Amino acid sequence: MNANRDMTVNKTLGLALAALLLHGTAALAGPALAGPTLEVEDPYARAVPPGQTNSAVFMRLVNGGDAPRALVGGKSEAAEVVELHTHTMADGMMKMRRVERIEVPAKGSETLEPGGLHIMLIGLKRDLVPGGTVALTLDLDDGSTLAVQAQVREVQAMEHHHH
Ligand SMILES: [Cu+2]
Repeated sequence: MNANRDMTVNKTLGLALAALLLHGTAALAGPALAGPTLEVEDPYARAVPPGQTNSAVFMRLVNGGDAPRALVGGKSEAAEVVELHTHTMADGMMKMRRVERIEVPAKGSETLEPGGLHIMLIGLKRDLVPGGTVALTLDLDDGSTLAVQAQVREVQAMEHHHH
């Protein structure tokens, strides 16, 4: 109960902060502003059987810069909607929920992986067959974008039942 409530409060704060940052970025934005951006390592997408409507993309995000950076959204040619997701435990079950941002600390990294943070592809426009690729454009909090080619792979389904 308390954990859920804290999560809601955090999310509200996160949204307020995101709005504030967006506003600040808009005021500062200019062609000369080219801060350090994120590097993507080993991006891959989960292969899904034909007819499946959703999939997910995973990768390692590396921030070589002196400022924290965050993913704030994205789009893909392979899906109607792209969302940033995480997994949380609720009533003993792992559940996905949407997050507004995926933070990558300065001089640090964040790993998106099955059972944790991921980029959700919602409303697939085509089959995701192993060996293929999925193109994504990821939006960062500094207003820049990252072009990513994710390899489609067989990814083991998440384990729901272990404790
Ligand atoms: Cu998800």
